[in-house]
Amino acid sequence: MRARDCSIPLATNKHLLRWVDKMRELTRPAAIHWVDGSQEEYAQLCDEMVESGTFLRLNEAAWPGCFYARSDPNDVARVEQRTFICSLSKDAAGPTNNWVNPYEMRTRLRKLFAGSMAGRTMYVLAYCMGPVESPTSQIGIQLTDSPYVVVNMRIMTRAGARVLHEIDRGGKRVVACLHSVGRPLSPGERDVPWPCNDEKYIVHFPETREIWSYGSGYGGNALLGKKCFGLRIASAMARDEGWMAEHMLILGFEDPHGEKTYVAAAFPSACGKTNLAMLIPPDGLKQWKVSTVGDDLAWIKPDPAGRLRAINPEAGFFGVAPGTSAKTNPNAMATIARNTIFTNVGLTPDGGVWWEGMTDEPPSECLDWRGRPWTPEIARTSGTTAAHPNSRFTAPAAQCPIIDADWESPDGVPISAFIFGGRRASTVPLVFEAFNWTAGVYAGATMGSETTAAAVGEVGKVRRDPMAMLPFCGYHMGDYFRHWITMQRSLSETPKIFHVNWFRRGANGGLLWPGYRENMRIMTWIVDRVRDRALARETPIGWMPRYEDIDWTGLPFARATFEELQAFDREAWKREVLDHERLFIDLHDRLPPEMVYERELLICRL
Ligand code: TSX
Ligand code: MN
Repeated sequence: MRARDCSIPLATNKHLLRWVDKMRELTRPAAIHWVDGSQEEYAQLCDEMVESGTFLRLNEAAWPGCFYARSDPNDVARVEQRTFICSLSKDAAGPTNNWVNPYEMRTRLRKLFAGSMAGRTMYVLAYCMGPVESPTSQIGIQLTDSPYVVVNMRIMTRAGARVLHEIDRGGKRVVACLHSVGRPLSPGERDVPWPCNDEKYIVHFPETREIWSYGSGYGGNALLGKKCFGLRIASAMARDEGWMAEHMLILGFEDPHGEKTYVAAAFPSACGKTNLAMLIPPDGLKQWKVSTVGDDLAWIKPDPAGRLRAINPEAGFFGVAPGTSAKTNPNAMATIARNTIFTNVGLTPDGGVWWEGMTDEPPSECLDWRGRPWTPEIARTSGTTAAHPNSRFTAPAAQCPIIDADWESPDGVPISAFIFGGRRASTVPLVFEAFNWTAGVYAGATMGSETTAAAVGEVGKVRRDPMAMLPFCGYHMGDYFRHWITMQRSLSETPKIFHVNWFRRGANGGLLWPGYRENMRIMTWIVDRVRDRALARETPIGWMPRYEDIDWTGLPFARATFEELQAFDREAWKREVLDHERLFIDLHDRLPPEMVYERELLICRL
């Protein structure tokens, strides 16, 4: 079979062809490659990256179809200070986003992108966020000079010719995404394994639905379907069109009678969101089945009957590797066992991967994420880790052993409950149910996590991260709360809203809750509340299960410990509401009155 000529456009849409041509003139690539999305093309791009040194092929017997990449040491994470929301008015972006006037930003970007792809191939990558046939799905087209981005996007989204055909057919507005690693090659210049630029710009134009990303090859900055489109641009679209783009996992529960209930949950980082998304029930609750719809994004829309239905706009998992193990998340380990791209983890001498927490025993030697020799001894003396703390796997969602039967349903799955969570050593109980929708929105708006040693700043200080959307909302956070409040009006059935905290500590400083699989006991209480078959008692912050309301089958758990976990600490909550006020002051001019009144009601109950 003759190889396809990749420079021949795979689309006929005039606007698309004109835009690609304009961007070619601006960025001056040496070649153009229209991505068809085929397995053959994927394999060839991976081969080319093995050839160029960007990729290493892992041991085929142990890690079939898997590749290994090391990034530039300065290109390992999202760059929030370099992330911009360029709406016409600064006020529309709000105080929690970086803003630059869109005309000024365009001038800056045109200078940066001029000739930025010289000596490289510009890939034309059409992708769909969500199942191609779903009315909730959206289409983007990313021009990129990074083959690493192309192969990762092929796992994370539905990409290629079928999406270009969808664009030709018309009907859906296309989000234009331009991406360059910002390292042009002069004639004959040798490339580096991970090209990037010290100057980075991650720019969103919510009004014209455009994304411009410059200088980084790293996931959150470069795989533009995820945070940039999936949350920042989509949140602005959702506000305008009456739906919700949320930073949530979606999880299905089948009860012992075979009835299915779906929930969506938002957590700040480092709370184990992917672990919860792939939950395995403990032995005592084996009659229940859990299934995964998504681990990061949820696009949620009221159906004609007024029920919320959610799709996972992604097709893969881009997960943090460290901490993932056969103990903490066996389903994730099975998911990443083949056809997976590993970035910035350790490389073992037998061509395998390793990261902190993957096994109890570290390998006796390996190469670390920077390619330097690493041993447990070196780790002890220098404190270096084999894997970067933000090292990642990119794996197809279809490989997850518990992927939900309806995970690609065009209609999405019905959402019966929202769960918010945080990492809180004190004050916040294991679980409570909000009194109603508005009180639940308040719980989500004020959620937060205590800073751990891993993050910069003071340890143990609560950092508020409303709905886990603080870095991801494409508009004013006050307007976002208002949108949440308003959504209830288009619903015939209001989902219940819960708050959980797996991380409460006792008087002696120890963790009170075993977490992980045992969280299933809390999830079944939540499902049973949704189904009106579980009891609770009223407290000033919401409805809480008593010891006898939880199914403890197979877990000898002390009543006293549960009571400590669920204790309502009035003095601590008085301090808590004062801290809520600090968040609200910053958003004051656009804060919906409901949030102010909910806080007042809470104060009255205290
Ligand atoms: O993911 C976590 N979950 C959710 C699981 C479905 N983690 C890891 C968080 C970092 C990403 C947790 N850590 C959870 C949890 O529920 N709970 C904890 C805290 C914890 C840590 C260790 C133990 C118990 C709780 N016990 C032992 O290690 C023996
Ligand atoms: Mn996320």
